[in-house]
Amino acid sequence: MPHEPVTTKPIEGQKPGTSGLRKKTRTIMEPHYLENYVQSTIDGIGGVSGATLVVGGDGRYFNDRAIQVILRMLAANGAAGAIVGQGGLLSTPAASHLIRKRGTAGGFILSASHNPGGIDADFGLKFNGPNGGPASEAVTAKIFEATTKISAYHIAEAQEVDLGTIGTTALGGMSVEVVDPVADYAALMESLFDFPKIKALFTSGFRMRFDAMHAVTGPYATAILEDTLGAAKGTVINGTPSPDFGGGHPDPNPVWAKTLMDEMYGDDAPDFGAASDGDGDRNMIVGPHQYVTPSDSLAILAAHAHRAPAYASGLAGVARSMPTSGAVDRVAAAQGIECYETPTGWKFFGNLLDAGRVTLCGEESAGTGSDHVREKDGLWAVLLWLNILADSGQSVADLMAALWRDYGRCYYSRHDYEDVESDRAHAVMNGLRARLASLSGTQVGGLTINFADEFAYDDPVDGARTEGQGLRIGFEGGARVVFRLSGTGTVGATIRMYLERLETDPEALSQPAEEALRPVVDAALALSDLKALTGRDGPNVIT
Ligand code: VG1
Ligand code: CO
Repeated sequence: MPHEPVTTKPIEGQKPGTSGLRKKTRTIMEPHYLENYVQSTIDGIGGVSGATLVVGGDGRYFNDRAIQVILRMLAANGAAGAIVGQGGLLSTPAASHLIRKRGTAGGFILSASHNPGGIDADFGLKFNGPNGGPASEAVTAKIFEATTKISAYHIAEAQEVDLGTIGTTALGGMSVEVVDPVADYAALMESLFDFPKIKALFTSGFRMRFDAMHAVTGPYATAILEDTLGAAKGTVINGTPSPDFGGGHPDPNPVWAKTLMDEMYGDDAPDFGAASDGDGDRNMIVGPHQYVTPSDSLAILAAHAHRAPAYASGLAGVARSMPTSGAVDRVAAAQGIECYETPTGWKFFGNLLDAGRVTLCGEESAGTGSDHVREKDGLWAVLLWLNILADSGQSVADLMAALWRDYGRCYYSRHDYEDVESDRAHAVMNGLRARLASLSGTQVGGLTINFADEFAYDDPVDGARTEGQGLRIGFEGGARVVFRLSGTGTVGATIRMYLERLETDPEALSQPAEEALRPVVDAALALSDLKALTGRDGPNVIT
């Protein structure tokens, strides 16, 4: 549509991380900032002329205004159509599904996921391709390159589009279709799981609590769990999306989902508890008095997925990110299926899913998903758990005990040192990296080091190599520590220290995780010299 290109120049630092571009909201709101990045994305993917794209976000502060800018830019760049969630809302998995279902050229998802929202908090934007998944490393590199060369962007001068009303309107030559954000996703879930069986479970008096953390899954969870599956009213708490997530971190872990944890560890705890994050792609699972680590959850889902109609014929294979525990590997080995180990971030699962090599994948950061979309999917994981609970007649505790009995227990924990000065964080990583080659065969704190390396991944489908994906040190007996720097933060650096120890002695399966992991923690701190180099006494978040 008619417009004058706006002259601009490159803005430094528009480099996408683990999951798109994440910045302080005020940074994104600076003049030209959003426009530069959106135009660079459009240029990086080779233009949008004649294309249709999905647009939606997690409802955080600036979501609505950013969508209006993106729509006007798509129109000016010659797009034929945009499909937008009503009110600008779409969970990340729902957006992935819409892209696939409607066969669009991709979509823009506005979210900083589990990071807090608000004018003084975080905002994010990512592009997903036609398969519904996060842009690959190669496409991401093209987008970044475009941000360093941009000289103009295109934006239509037009009125705001009404995103509150379902239906189709025109924005110049582009059609804008506002859709119910929940309907297609809910239908997909119903096609995967045994809804009558889950309904019968709730009718029998099974009690659940789902904490939507004031984020995007509220409307999805209420519609599916309460309105369709008959869970009691009030099962979903914090179910109305708010621009600042009620002032909290919409991060489903025992630290930030404290209300839910307190209830699940209290008297009269419900049978099942779950929470999801800002954009609805993560899940936390907790039984009465029993937190399920995401790594164990992935293993349980792999072991029992056949109980749900969509996975009744078994799994083609599974994949996990490198820092995720080896629990799922042991389940895969027992089933005789392949288990792939990928770098952190969902973009690395896309090729394996597209090629039909894996059905299920997951990360230690509370992300689990399958080939039904190309993103991790929080509510999907919760529904698969419910299907398994309903079909097996077992409790969360029964399933956990059986997993550990049959496969051994991978004690697991992640220690995050957040907001570390960037130089100091790099000093920790560089120092350890320099020593890696000499570590094998040496002893530290009574543990013998088996191997030490820096993880690199060769994509088995397209052969692309990705290096520098985390320092890992393995000990005799199956313990391991991994160090990597977060790629989703907006200030300073976050060092993540992932700790794991396999225990197969049937008498030693119910120790507190911190105790079981203490020797590994001590060895990791000694090896990295982390405390002295960062000046920090301990982690801020332990999950
Ligand atoms: C973190 C997690 C990673 C996840 C990513 C995006 O990345 O560790 O497993 O894929 O967030 O998830 P990092 O680089 O900070 O470790 V989400 O729900 O924030 O889009
Ligand atoms: Co997320």
